[in-house]
Amino acid sequence: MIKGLIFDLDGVITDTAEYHFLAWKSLAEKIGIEIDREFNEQLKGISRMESLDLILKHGGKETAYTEAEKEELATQKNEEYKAYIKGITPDDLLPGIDTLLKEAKEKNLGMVLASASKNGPEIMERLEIMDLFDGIVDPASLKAGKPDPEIFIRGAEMLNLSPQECVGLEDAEAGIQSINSAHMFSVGVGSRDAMKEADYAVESTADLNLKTILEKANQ
Ligand code: B16
Ligand code: MG
Repeated sequence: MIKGLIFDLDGVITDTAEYHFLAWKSLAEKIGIEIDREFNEQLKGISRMESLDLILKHGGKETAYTEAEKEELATQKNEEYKAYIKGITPDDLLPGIDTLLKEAKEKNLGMVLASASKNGPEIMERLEIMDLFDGIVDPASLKAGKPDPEIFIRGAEMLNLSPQECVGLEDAEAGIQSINSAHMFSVGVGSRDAMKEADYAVESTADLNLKTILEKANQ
């Protein structure tokens, strides 16, 4: 019996990917690396430092910086990203999410955020949905990020539920792998190809329907 929902943030609740892209693009340009939107797809769902490593590799500069210099580059990117997210309002909830969250709350389902983003708490406050949630898994406290199952297992633990009593919602392939490895029912948002490993997938958040999700997951 499903009693909890564990949500990814970027790509499921709101679309911060464009802000991540603009901030990474400007940082990459400063160090002579070009990135485009197609390349940016690879950065979805992975941590800040893993994103920087991929960008440096893309530009053939993977050995050009010390760890301390990389920290500084990641901080510069985050400063620009934080300026973008200051403009987030409840209007930035993805289609259908407001209804889904409210219906889940009415049904007394537990809800936890399992995002790789260290900016998750600020974004949730700006979207004005924090009171609907029972907690946020702190990504800084994890031993391993997605696709490791740890973040979704920790989400279930926050609700005092087993993974089998929860549904995980994700838009990234690494995130679906994380949910599946946690032995949790996975709901994917995205193209059929990208979401082929999800237990149930829809193309857009507008197609997420709580009744359908619960029926599928409780089967
Ligand atoms: P931050 P999610 C992820 O969010 C983003 O998809 C990914 O592009 C970003 O690098 C990561 O958060 C870390 O974000 O720099 O804010 O800590 O999809 O896991 O909600
Ligand atoms: Mg995501």
